Amino acid sequence: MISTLAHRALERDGLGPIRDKVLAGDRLTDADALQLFEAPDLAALGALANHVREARHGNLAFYNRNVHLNPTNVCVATCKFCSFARKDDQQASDGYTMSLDEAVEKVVSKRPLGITEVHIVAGLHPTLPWDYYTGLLSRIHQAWPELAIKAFTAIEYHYWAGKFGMTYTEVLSELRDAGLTTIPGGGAEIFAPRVRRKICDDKATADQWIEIHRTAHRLGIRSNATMLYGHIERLDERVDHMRRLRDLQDETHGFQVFIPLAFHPEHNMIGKAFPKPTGHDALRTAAVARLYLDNFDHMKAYWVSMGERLAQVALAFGVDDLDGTVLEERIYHMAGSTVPQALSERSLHDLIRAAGRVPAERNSLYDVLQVHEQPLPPAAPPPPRLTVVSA
Ligand code: V47
Repeated sequence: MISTLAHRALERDGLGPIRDKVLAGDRLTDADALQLFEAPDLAALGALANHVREARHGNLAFYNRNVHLNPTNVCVATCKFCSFARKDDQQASDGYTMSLDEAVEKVVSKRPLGITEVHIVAGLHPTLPWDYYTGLLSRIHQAWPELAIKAFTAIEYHYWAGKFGMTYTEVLSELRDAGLTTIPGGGAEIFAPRVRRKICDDKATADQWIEIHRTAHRLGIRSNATMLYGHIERLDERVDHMRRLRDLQDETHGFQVFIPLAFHPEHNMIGKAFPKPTGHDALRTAAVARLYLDNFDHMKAYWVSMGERLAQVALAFGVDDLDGTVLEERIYHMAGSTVPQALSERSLHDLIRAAGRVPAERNSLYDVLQVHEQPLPPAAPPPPRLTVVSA
């Protein structure tokens, strides 16, 4: 029998009939999602999201072995939240553009580490030719055919379509032929025009972001979706953002994962006005997303954006994926992130196991490569130091 005290707690937690809907497998409305964002009891919200998470994925927590490549930070867009972009290649301003040889070597040199995916994001460079991008993917693909290439945001695809006079289909098909596997979720920010006008008014619109992903899905290229939260957006605008993603997913089923990204305030134009979102906000955003986005299979806590410790806790708030080893993150570190720039596979396992979950290595397409029921064997001890013995 449920006690009177427990009953009162259930009444106070603000979930009300939404809990019944979730347990019955019914779809939540936008009003439900807004109510969840405002529900006072974070633990109850988390438990409900955890119920959905465990129904889909049991006790598994996914990760991959990946490496990041940002071949240039030169960008003509002026996103107010961005700390990474530079106007030109001048070293004095920290601008850089890698040669193709340099970029390819940076990736291929990671081969001994057992990496399965490279995540590539660049800026909107004003003068690089189209064959820089096709050449980058095809050279990586030729050198390392088993490596999945998750590359370029919808913002870049839109920019190149305009600059090189190509359709979205042409841009995506040519890069797919060069070796593209999947598309990362960046550049979505918040779809609401009020927000985009204020924080990123000179890049692809929400409709264009959606259309790029729709085109990719039609071509059989799966993609991810993000939401940048914790700046000027209102809660109803977060819900609106997720509704547009849910609608497209109903149409195409091409999204693999949803990734809420916590705004990092350092070294950008709006940082002073908005501190980093709280841990409470990060957890409730993950939980609401899990409950509302009922047609998304996976929810990611990108540990670089959330911090490793909170991402670990998020594994009990609806999240089933932590991203991966990352190796050399730049975008968040230029915006003040103090987490490491990479995590070893062992550290990912430790985080996952300490949260009571079982690590499952996945590939870029979310096929499970290995479920690690048992802990990894201890690392080999370092080679003994040579001691000089005098005769
Ligand atoms: O598009 C930029 C965001 C995104 C800041 O698809 C910022 O698996 C917070 O999309 N504070 C790029 N966020 C990263 C991204 C991503 C990361 C990990 C995995 C995947 C995936 C995608 O980062 C940008 C923008 O939304 N961003 N600056 C900042 N100051």
